[in-house]
Amino acid sequence: MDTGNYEQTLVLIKPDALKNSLTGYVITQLSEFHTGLRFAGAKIVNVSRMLAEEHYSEHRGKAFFASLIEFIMGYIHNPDEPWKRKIIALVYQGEDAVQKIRDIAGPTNPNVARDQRPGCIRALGAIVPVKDPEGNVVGDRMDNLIHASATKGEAEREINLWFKPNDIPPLMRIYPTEVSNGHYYFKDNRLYTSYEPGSICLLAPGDVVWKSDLEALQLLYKGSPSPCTLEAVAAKYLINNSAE
Ligand code: 3AN
Repeated sequence: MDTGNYEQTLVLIKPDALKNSLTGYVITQLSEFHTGLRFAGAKIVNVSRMLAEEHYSEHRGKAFFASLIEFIMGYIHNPDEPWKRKIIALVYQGEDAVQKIRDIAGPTNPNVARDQRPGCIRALGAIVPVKDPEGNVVGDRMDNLIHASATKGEAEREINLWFKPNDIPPLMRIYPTEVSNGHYYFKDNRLYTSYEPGSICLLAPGDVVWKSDLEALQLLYKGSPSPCTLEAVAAKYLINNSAE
């Protein structure tokens, strides 16, 4: 399909926005009336560590990585109420969707957002000091309310990470899909093609799957190099799978 400027982009309404009842505000800001963009997918996600680490894989090893993962998993805003740990994942579609949403989201750092783009969504965010167990400040955390894909390529990677094809109505899918002709099971970070006690079935024959995921699973099963990790494929099939 030639999608031209017709793009999709991923938005995550993060735990700080949910905690502050800003969901309605964010969705209004991003509405078709303001942006010309439309919904293609929506889901409530209790974010697993595997999904969080895959989503933010470019930040692995950085000083703020651990607190970023805790933040997106909801531990920071709901430490004692695990049932409240969730985010809202949305796919928006339309012309220049990536840039339009980035513009309304604003700069990553909420202080910069307030200075440079008053009125943008992240201008309502906060910079929070991160402390070590002794109470010393060791860095900053940016509670910036929403995630928005940075580029068209990132949008594809992220939408394929958070959404299965069947989470998006068929006429709204823009990334290639295939039908699985085999079983794939996941257990202890390993892949199997027949059932292992305790494993989770990722794919069964007839399931509609992102083409890139099926190709990755076929390569990983053969032990060949794959463009993405097993965790990057498995994370979406494990979404909301256990009350972890
Ligand atoms: P954006 O979300 O604007 O695309 P990224 O991808 O560079 O920005 O960063 C992802 C997230 O990582 C940010 N939303 C922010 O929460 C966190 N982050 C990025 N850089 C820093 C930093 N220097 N210190 C603390 N947190 C950061």
